Amino acid sequence: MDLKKGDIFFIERKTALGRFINWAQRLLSADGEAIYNHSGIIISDDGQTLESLDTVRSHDFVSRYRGLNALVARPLAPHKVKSDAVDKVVAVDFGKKYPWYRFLILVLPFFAKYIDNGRSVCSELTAKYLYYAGVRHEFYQGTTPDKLVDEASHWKNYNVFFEGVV
Ligand SMILES: [Ca+2]
Repeated sequence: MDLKKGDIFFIERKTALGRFINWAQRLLSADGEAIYNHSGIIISDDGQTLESLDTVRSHDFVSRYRGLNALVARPLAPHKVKSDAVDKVVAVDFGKKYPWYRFLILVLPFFAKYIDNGRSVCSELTAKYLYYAGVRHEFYQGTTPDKLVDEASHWKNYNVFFEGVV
């Protein structure tokens, strides 16, 4: 897979937690569909990720997600802008602990607008990067993976260049 620094990815996790997230996402989704329940950012051309797990950390995309269903999109912004945005989100968020209480946002997204101590769930982290990269609005609190997938699929400033099994 031809991954580039600044790409964003979405993963379908079929764990009990993943299925619960998708149930909640489907209720919230404008199109009634939700497949992907995890997301992150590609931070190097050799496919290293930045993702919010128990902490915000990095993995090799292909070896971590081999065999899982994924969607990968490239924001249509200048390389330098995306590269700077990646560096900024890495500098700000790397190593932060996962904000479990914010998990509520998946069921009660409006709560998220009032609770923010600077930590982000996976899709908020991705949305924050997209804001830095200039392809998305600033308000990233409460953003779900499915919302970003719907945007990447329908908005003009993304190229979805991979969808299938890693
Ligand atoms: Ca959807």
